[in-house]
Amino acid sequence: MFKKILIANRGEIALRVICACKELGIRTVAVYSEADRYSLHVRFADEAVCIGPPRSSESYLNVASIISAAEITGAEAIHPGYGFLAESSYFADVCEASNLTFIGPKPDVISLMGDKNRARARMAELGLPVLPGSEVIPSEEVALQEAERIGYPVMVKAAAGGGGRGMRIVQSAEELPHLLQTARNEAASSFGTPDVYLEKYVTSPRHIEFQILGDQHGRVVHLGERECTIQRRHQKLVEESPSTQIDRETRLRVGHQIVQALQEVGYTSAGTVELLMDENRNLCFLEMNTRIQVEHPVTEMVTGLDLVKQQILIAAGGHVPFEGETLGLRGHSIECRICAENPQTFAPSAGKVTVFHEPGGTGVRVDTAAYAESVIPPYYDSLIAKLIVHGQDRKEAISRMSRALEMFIIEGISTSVPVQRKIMADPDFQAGNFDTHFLRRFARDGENSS
Ligand code: MV4
Repeated sequence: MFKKILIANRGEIALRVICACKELGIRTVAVYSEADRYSLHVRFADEAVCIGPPRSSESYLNVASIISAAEITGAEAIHPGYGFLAESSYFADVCEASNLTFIGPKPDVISLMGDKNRARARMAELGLPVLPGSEVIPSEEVALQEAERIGYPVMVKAAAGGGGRGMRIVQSAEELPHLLQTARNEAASSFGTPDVYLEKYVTSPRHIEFQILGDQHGRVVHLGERECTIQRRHQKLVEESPSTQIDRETRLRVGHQIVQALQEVGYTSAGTVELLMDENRNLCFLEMNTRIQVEHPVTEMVTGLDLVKQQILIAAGGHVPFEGETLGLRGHSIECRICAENPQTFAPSAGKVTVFHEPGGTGVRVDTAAYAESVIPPYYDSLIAKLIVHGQDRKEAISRMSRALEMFIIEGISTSVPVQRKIMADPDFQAGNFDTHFLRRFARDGENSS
């Protein structure tokens, strides 16, 4: 087992990794930017190294500084968390070349799944259903032909994309040339390549994802699904497990297909397969994320597993400790992502948290790096806490979340808590009746979130 791990991240996920390391008896090294000197990950790690100025590009994305910090402190492995360098095959490569274990999948698997078009083709070849779509689009002419073949509406997606950036919905041939160009521009500036492809657009889908674990001995298991449909501007606000839309039979069948495919790919570590469920409840592969995700706690609550510990054990050569089919799921879990945001513009709202009181009690978990008097810097994402509940069933989980939201006091900055209280009180949410457009009805001033 590793004696010392460096955590190449900040905020709640850096703390989450520190918790797992402490329980495994592994020493930890935090890295931090000048804006994070007083952050809890710095305080709770055994050692901490300042790696640069506040801007991510000069600190948490600075590969040379992070590798140096690992070498100076004698860390043997690096946990990347999510975001930043978590899905960089380049970073994973540099770690291996520097004799550091990257806690995640192998660089070639990260690279396969990072190319959304290649990933889709490979998964289709391995028997997973995918939506009708095109190869990378070489010209406007081909785009028009391909869109005609697929049938409108289609979606233009960035080949190197994910998470909703560089995506455009196209309703007709007239709109295509313009939207193709804007998607290309956004793809180029966000992901460094203007490559895009087309996919049949599903108008009112649900977004369901399967959690996977694979070890280095060829075993892959799935840990059931998460429902992540409640989003605003591609920012997930509520996640839950299990999904009301997936019955036992479907979970077994789809889970088995995914496991078979990822065994072929040689998938190791934790990963998530994103699926889209259409109006007829058909599930299609969308993309795979090769990292631990923000919403992993809902899976932990219903499986009783510690996914970050599993990542570390697998990276050290351990076995996934059970057969997938035998894993029982218990009860129901919901997570609310509490974001620091301006309630009018939804822009991230930075500043000082003056009062911070987190809820507790039976079945309540809070993952956060915030505390009273802590400062939310403007340089990073707006997530300040994850409120997770577990209940015997969905009804109990919802009422537990409602009371926990009531008992969460955060002053000094505005947060997403009011909208999450509204969601929990909504009869359609309570009935499991929603799609990706659910939050449009909460829009105050004609918000045109797509
Ligand atoms: C789609 C889609 C409909 N059709 N692809 C959004 C995040 C990214 N990982 C994939 N996403 C989607 N891809 C096809 N072919 C719908 C979404 C989607 C979505 C789209 C608009 C508004 C909210 C959304 C929430 C979840 C998924």
